[in-house]
Amino acid sequence: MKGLKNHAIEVLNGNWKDKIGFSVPCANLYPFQWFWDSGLIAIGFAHFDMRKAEQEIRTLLDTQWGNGFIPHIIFHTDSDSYFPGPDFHRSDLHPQSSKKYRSTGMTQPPVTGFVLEKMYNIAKDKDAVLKFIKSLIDKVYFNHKYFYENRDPQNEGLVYIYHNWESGTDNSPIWDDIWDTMNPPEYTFERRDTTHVDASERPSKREYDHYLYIIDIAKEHNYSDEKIAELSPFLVQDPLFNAMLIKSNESLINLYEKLGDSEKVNQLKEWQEKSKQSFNSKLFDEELGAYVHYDMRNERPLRYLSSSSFSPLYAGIPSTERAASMVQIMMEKFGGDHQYLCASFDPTSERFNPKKYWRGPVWVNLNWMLHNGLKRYGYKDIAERVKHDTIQILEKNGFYEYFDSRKEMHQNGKAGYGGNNFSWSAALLIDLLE
Ligand code: 2M8
Repeated sequence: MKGLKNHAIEVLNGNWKDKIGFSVPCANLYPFQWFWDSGLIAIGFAHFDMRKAEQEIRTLLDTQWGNGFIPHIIFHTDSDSYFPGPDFHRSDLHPQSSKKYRSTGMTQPPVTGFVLEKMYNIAKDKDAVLKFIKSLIDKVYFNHKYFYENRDPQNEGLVYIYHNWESGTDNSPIWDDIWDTMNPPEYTFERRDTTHVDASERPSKREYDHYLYIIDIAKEHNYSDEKIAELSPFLVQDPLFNAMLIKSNESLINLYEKLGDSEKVNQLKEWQEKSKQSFNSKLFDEELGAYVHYDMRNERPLRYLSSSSFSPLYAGIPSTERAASMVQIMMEKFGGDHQYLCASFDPTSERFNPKKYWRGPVWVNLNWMLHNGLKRYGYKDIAERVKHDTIQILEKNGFYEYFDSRKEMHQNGKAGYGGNNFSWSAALLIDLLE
């Protein structure tokens, strides 16, 4: 196990860019800073190099816009190994975008709150880390305020995402139902991802047409949240995204209590209560026994099981009864002896594809959340199984981006897909081993 941990440390140090102070998720394939990657990477660094962990978060939060928004990709350097780059995204169209950094005009799951609390819990020198947290926690609070004030048009306590890239689960089969309602033009562009990774493991050209078209609509309206809520063909309340916000609210409450800021604590508690209530009344699917996405544009639930369906465990959202039903469904459909936990999409669905990115493979970040969520609800053995499965797939294949969920595929060590030496796979392995 020591060998695996040392290898993980090497991967993280290899992806660290000291001059600016951030990590790339993966050389060549993802040559910039990504929002939720950065947060999860900081958790790994916190175990062996707190300076880098702090710098990672400092750099991320420095990119915040005047309205509290934090972008999903920050283009710190020029690179032609990634498409679409800053000239396509044009974040400068938004009147409050950062003058210092070029970025996208979309965001990603808000992990920063719970990352700060994790860093505090990991730290040996608590006073030093609390000082660091104090210096920038208000930026995270401001980010949550942005979400509640700009991404919740019906005032439900649930925030929307307007693009599949905001979800983090880019080409999930769940989005197929939304693509069916759209007919974007055929764009002409040069893909770069498929020069680094086998095309069969990545989204299709037609899927990319949809991705670009939604951005074009947002750009036409200078990334106005209001206009996006009114016009974007993609407008979804995502259980994973909202669970990350709720988990981060919880952490901010804990941290502000330590810092003695009762005003912020009260506001966060108010948001939190409303969010949890709506989450449970709107996103739980009784028949499926777990949480699902809600398509606001077409006013319908998207009734599919995915690893996102179980992520609310991590944020303490379900009642113990609901948690029991979720665990039962998870074990029945995703957890048979021939499977590694946890496939990213329902293995019993005809849309399941165990090799293709977010259409089925196992991802270490979701496994890490599920492990912690299962522990939180007292499912010790299943939490251990998730941990054990994660360690085994990393040991057999290396620090890939995603992995085949079928055990039989791991016999020759070629069941790791996407990018290799992938940062969050390494970072969260380090945390799982602690
Ligand atoms: C993947 O997404 C990017 C776009 O954001 C891409 O495919 O080009 C996703 O897995 C996302 O969740 C992740 O943050 C990003 C970088 O690792 O890669």
